[in-house]
Amino acid sequence: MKTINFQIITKDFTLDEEKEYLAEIAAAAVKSSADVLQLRNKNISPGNLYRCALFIKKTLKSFKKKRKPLLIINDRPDVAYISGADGVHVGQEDFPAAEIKKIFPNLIVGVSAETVEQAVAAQNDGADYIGAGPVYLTSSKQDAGDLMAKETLKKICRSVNIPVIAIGGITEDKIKELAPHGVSGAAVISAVSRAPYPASAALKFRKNIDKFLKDEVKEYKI
Ligand code: TZP
Ligand code: MG
Repeated sequence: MKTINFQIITKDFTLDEEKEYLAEIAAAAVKSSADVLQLRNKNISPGNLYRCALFIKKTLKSFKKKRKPLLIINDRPDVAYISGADGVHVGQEDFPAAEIKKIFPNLIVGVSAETVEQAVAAQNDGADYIGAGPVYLTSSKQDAGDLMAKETLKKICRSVNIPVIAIGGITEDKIKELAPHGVSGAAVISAVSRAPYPASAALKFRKNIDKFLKDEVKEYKI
């Protein structure tokens, strides 16, 4: 049984900063017991994404801690499979979850949804979790679309029985506000990946997720 409540997502790093940056984020993910580290970089080639995935895997392995974050690759099921990652996260314009599951049945598949219809369709397609947002203003995704109404977030959480992970502009103090809507967790870029001290930022998230989302946690069966 694995949980996916706290997801740390990488920012668009450059190839020059890649090793130092990824090592720091991987360490933050391990130290804070993040459930997922999602490798997301819109500016690098699939080959480089693959190399970065291998680097993260090696770095995660170097930590003695028993409980390690799952590695999920943004956009690319092929990179996820070839690198031996645990899963892939796709949006509405990426490959459909059902097709990914057919070819790569062992990959965890997360799907971004902005509406109830998209969330229900993703669940029917075999998605393992929903990324719902943007729930707050974000500067990390240019095409993030309109803010999701809290009513929509609530409806999505009621309409599916897979975990709903909120995303977009989430800071540690927002976890408490999100809790009543029924979300299982939060996924963050800026608040951890652009923080001066990612590990301490991530620890604060973990604390608040454990404190405020405790009753909402849905476990992902792997
Ligand atoms: N999808 C919806 S909002 C978003 C993504 C990938 C960006 C989240 O980044 P941040 O910095 O936590 O707002
Ligand atoms: Mg995508």
